[in-house]
Amino acid sequence: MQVDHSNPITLSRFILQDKDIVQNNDLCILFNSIELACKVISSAVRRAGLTGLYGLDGSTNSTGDDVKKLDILSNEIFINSLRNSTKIEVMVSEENEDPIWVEGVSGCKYGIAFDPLDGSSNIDCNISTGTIFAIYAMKNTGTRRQISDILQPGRQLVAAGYCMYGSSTQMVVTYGKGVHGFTLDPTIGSFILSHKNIRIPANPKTIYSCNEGNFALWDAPTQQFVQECKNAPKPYAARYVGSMVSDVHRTLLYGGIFFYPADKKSKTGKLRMLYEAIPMSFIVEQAGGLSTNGTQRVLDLNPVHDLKANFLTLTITQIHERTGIFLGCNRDVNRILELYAAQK
Ligand code: AHM
Ligand code: MG
Repeated sequence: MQVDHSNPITLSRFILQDKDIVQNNDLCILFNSIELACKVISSAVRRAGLTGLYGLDGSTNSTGDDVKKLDILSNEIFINSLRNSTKIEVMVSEENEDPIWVEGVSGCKYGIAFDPLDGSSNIDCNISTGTIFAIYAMKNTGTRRQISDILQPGRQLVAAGYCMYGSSTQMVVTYGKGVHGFTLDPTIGSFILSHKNIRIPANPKTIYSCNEGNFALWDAPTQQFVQECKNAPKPYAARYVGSMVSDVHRTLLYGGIFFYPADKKSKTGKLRMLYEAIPMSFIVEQAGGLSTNGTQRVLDLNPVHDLKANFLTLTITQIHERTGIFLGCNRDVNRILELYAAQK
């Protein structure tokens, strides 16, 4: 779309123009806090090579990954911005093993899950990274706070988005009324509407995006799908950045499929439900695409697992639960669904 430089539509203005959202003060304030956090993270990412922010912090995170200095800083930036919004009571971050409860606020309508800097293995070689977030409506807004309030199937999400630190900084958001993209204009420090109502193209490109080094670990349907991509009359192109935000962003704009399935090594997949798979699936569905773990819609998965052990039913609520995922245009995700259905 053409941006009118004499009348730019900022992210705040876009949100305030929506009659439903403008009545929802809390959500407007949350978006404002997320916007600020992403601008500050963007600035840190852009200067990382000059400010000694490359490299490992020396610690590991909730799921055992080595943590980078920029992971830590991005996490602090995001938490501080959201904490000061006073509209959030609980946060789930990829970098924190436990939920983060905000002191001094109660009865908030929303909870948030986020990955402050996804794809951080790409930081030190200057490849795109991104922030992913998901806003959940708290089931119980009373005084008794519990993490189960945020552990909900993704179809109940209120809003989701990501900010990509690529050749430009772009924020892509949805609150259930389509998907909209905003590009940070560094000269004025504002996100400007640059991609209104993103739809996965009707004639999607033939692109598959995955870590094919895991081929031998995959199950038969995934292996067959990739063989079909290669043997198609016009073979598919392989594109894989290794930053989910970038790989999903390309899939939204060009079409094709991105996947990170469960495999023999990562039996429940690699990507985390609350702050990676669910928000990205919400965005892709809002843009007219599909997202599945092979047999189930990702937005129907329940992050609360019921384990039946002996005669006891234990409920394990895992905020860092993982899932396999295939998302993208209908043509390719439907083929995946066919291959999994045929296997039954
Ligand atoms: P991270 O949250 O530790 O950065 O891991 C998530 C990233 C995704 O951005 C990406 O899709 C995937 O891990 C890449 O994994 P791999 O390096 O195994 O291909
Ligand atoms: Mg991540």
